[in-house]
Amino acid sequence: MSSYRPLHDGWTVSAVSQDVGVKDVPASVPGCVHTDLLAAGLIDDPYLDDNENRLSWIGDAGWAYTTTFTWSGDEHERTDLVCDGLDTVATVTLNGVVVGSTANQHRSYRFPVRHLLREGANTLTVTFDSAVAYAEAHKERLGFRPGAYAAPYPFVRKMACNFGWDWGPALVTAGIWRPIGLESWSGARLAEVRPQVRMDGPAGVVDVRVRVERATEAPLTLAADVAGVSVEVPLATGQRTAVVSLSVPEPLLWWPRGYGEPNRYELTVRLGDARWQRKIGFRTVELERDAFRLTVNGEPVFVRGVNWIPDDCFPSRVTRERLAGRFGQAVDAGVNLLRVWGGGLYESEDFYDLAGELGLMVWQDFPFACASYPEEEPFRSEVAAEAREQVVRLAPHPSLMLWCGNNENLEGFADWSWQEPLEGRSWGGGFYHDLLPSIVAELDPARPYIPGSPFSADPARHPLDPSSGTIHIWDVWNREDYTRYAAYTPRFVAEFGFQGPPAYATLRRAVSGELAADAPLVLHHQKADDGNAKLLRGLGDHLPRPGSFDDWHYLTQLNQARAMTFGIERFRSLAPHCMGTIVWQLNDCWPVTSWAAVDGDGRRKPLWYALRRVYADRLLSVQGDEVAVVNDADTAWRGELLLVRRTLGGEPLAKEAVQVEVAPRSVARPALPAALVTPEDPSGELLTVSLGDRRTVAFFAEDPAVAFPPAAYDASAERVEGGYRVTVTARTVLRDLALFPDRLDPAASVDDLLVTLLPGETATFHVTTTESLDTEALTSPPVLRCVNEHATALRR
Ligand code: BMA
Repeated sequence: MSSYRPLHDGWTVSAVSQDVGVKDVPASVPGCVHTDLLAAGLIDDPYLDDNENRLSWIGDAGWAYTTTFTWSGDEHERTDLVCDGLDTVATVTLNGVVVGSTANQHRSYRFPVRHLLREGANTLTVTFDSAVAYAEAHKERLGFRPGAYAAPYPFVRKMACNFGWDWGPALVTAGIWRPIGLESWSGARLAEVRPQVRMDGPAGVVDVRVRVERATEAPLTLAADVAGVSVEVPLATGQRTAVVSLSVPEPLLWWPRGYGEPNRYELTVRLGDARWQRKIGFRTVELERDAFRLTVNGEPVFVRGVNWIPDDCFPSRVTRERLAGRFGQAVDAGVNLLRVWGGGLYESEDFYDLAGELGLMVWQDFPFACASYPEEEPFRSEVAAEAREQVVRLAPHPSLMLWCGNNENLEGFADWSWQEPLEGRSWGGGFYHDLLPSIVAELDPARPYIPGSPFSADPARHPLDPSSGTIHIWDVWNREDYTRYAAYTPRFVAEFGFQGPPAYATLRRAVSGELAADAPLVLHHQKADDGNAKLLRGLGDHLPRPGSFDDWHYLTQLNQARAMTFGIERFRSLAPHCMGTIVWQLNDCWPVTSWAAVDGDGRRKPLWYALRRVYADRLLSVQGDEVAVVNDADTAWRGELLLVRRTLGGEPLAKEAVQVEVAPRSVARPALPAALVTPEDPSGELLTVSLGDRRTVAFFAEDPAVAFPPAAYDASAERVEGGYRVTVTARTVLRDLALFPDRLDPAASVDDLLVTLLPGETATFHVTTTESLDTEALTSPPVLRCVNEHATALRR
């Protein structure tokens, strides 16, 4: 018997620190102090202009959250205060009595409080000490730990990127970030339910391991059912653990996207009237650590992944609906895996549940990133407790494929000059090589674990050795031209990225005053080391130097899309030697120039549209004198591969048709006949390659060296249901034609971008908007534009 009562009403927050005059501000629970102060009008929006710079006092201060609730005795034997998440260094007080102290955002807490509850009014207070001060104090005590950032995040178990990252602001939060409430119960309750799913031939077996907390020692009955199979087991007097095994004769399997349906079954476990329910899935997962090949239900899966960062600096704002939107964007771009990156969180139930529903695979980093971490107490115990809890919580989700010890800490230890300053102090190696794998082996033994990423299966080899395990590629972006991706022959690329600015409307909302690449407020929304210079350097020979802000915005966004296209085409064409790419990064947490495909306001950048093309099941890519014909579908791709070398005006100069048949899940690389790859005039010709409904256009020179004619086209915009239909008919070749309707209506979006047209060809764009737009503006630069619109200027 149990009942749950959320305590989410009537909260206020006050500063504890004397020097901060904030008192009794109405507060949201779940929530955090930044969003409370913002809602009360006491601070400016931290995401706008450089307001961030004036808000660091919030993370330095202490905060007390208080509410009063009425209580009248119920019929139960026990009442617990259940805190799903406290951020972070908290003391919980009920009616003046301290019930507990916590210091880990990644854990939940349960305090027995029945003896403290009073008839009538009760006062609950959660006081938060500054997480910054806490971390600094531990750093002082335990000694410096080198890392990529100066902030002391390794000294507190809290979302690391909250302290600032190379795409995120430093906004150190405090608050009750997940639900809090009173749970009353009698007799016994389900303290822990841990289903382990395995296949036994065609049968699916679920071993449900249950731990019970008892108020009375009487015998009990535990029941479980799934897919029409029910089993009951008696619990004898005093018995606190049990295993219930269910065998489902021929369940439908859970498959990742592109391989089958993500079938799931409701598993219900009952103890008296207490019930625990989750959607589980029947599937197997294996990882060959050397080849880094993920095999699901016996099928090797090519991972088309994206890295996921916390979608907001204030995670309580990330609703299920918002996740569904973001996941929809991932799915529509052809993504099949999300890597939850180690500088963030163990995400919400909604996150893994939605992923399971959509057939999206999840790779979960334990939250350690880009730094050495102390292994001394209290951290060792905190990490053990957090990992035990989170492994148990997340293990039931069929979407979860893989546990990973950390992000880049093995590489950091090997390569980033940590060992000397560490002077033998702990750095986290014991967590990744010992503690975490032993917890996974005990609690979630069927799921693969790797100690970190990048990593090599053989510990004797460098973590970045491309011949085994994963690599992260960051010399491109930081130093090298993106064509350097072609020098890599990796097994699996778990991170690689290239920056581009956010959508125009996002930047316009985030920054007041002049929009210029180097305007101080625009630069505030660029956190990467030397970021804007790298954006320009990255244009290389590929695109002209931008003159105006509008050109800078378009060309750097376009270059981001092209760089990632180049890399993904390379790595997919290496399958099955290479079995996956995880793009850095899908999303942003605020408006910023970053590696993301979807910006901080949720707008899709040109990179997103490019991803949809290069993450499609079927891909054509011209690579030197070969065409890679990539078929990552479960049916053969056959037809006539049509290769035509043409003038820029579209006139054929040489033609070849080759019959191809590419087996399911494989790559063919027909060589291009010499007549096709040898232009008479590299600046005046192009190559079209088509097969079925796919077409790709390749040039023989980089854009600034191509003799593009000034763009000429006929464009019209018609009002249609839900927006506009924009039709563009090319009179000249149009290179990477794009439409940016958010420049006219921030809420407007378009269904396609970066279309290259030959003379006479037509592209139709669908613009979604409720506004009435200026059709002249909608069909002219800078809203509608292409690379060669100022060709004469470009060629100079
Ligand atoms: C990788 C990530 C992040 C970072 C990104 C871009 O190292 O793990 O730490 O944001 O590079 O620099």
